[in-house]
Amino acid sequence: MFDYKSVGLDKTDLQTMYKWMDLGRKIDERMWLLNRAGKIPFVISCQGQEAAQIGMAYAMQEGDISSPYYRDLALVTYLGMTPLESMLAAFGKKDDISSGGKQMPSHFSKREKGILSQSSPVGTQIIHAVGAALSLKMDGKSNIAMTTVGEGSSNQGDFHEGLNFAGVHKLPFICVIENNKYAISVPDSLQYGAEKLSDRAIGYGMHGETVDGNDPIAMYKAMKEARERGLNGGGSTLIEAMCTRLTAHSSDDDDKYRSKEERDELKSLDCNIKFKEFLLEEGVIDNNWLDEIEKEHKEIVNKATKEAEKAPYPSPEETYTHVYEEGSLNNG
Ligand SMILES: Cc1ncc(C[n+]2csc(CCOP(=O)(O)OP(=O)(O)O)c2C)c(N)n1
Ligand SMILES: [Mg+2]
Repeated sequence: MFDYKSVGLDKTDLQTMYKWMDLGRKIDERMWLLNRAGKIPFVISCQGQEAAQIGMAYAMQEGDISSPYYRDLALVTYLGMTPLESMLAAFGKKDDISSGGKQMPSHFSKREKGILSQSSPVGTQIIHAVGAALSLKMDGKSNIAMTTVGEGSSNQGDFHEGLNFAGVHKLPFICVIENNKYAISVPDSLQYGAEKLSDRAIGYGMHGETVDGNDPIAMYKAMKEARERGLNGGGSTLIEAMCTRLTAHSSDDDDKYRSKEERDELKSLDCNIKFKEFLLEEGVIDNNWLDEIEKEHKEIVNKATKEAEKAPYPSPEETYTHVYEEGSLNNG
């Protein structure tokens, strides 16, 4: 792990980071159980990407805008979506704040926390974040807009258009590629020919770097520097976070396209376990502390699950609301 003191973090910061990584993981694991029990329709996991997500989130400040993608459960939980809100969305319930139970799960949003709503075509969130960065700059705000995207989706046209525009206008914009080396079943070797995706940054006139996404401290450092660069007129940043997708792409696929050896190796790449071991070795936490966190998070997740399960579904009359502009069909 990166030297935490050299980036201004102390032991309490590291404990806080681990707590959020663990909470993200625990909500995610519960969602899989609920899916396998036939209670929620779909799960797409953050598992293996929590270190990258909490590392970057820890460097963000009130008023920053985020345009996340579907794997960012740990990130949006840190930014202010509550476990109950995520569960309501997973169950497709009426009180889901992102869409009243109408969007697919994991299309996170929360207006008062600056989390922009997402669309299902991958990559579209990049353009939204660039627009938000432009508005922040025009308004003279001391905030950045950031987005996250999978490495597969970084090959969409939206990536090029968004980053090019951000580079031209030197926007306070940060794009983080969460490179988990797969786009569903397609391995990175069939997705792009470059050695490092961060090398693309030079073509957009921005800073680029590849970071160990299993190290939340290194991620924090990269994000903090990117934020300062954006606010001090240094322009945008492209961060490539190397991480691992510990689960199948989603609850709907079977990842037999990865070899058995590769799947067996996954456990040793678990960022939460690695960070926990580091904190134990450093004496930042001990087993009693871990037991407390385990208990606390179990209670939080149980409560959110129970409340979301009891909550009502949207009524059938809601089917067409927020789909077309009210009245537009009648107006021809
Ligand atoms: C424009 C578009 N094409 C295809 C899809 C279907 N799709 C959903 S997720 C996904 C894989 C994306 O892989 P990556 O960007 O690496 O993200 P990861 O899921 O690995 O985090 C695909 C092809 C989509 N939603 N939108
Ligand atoms: Mg991927």
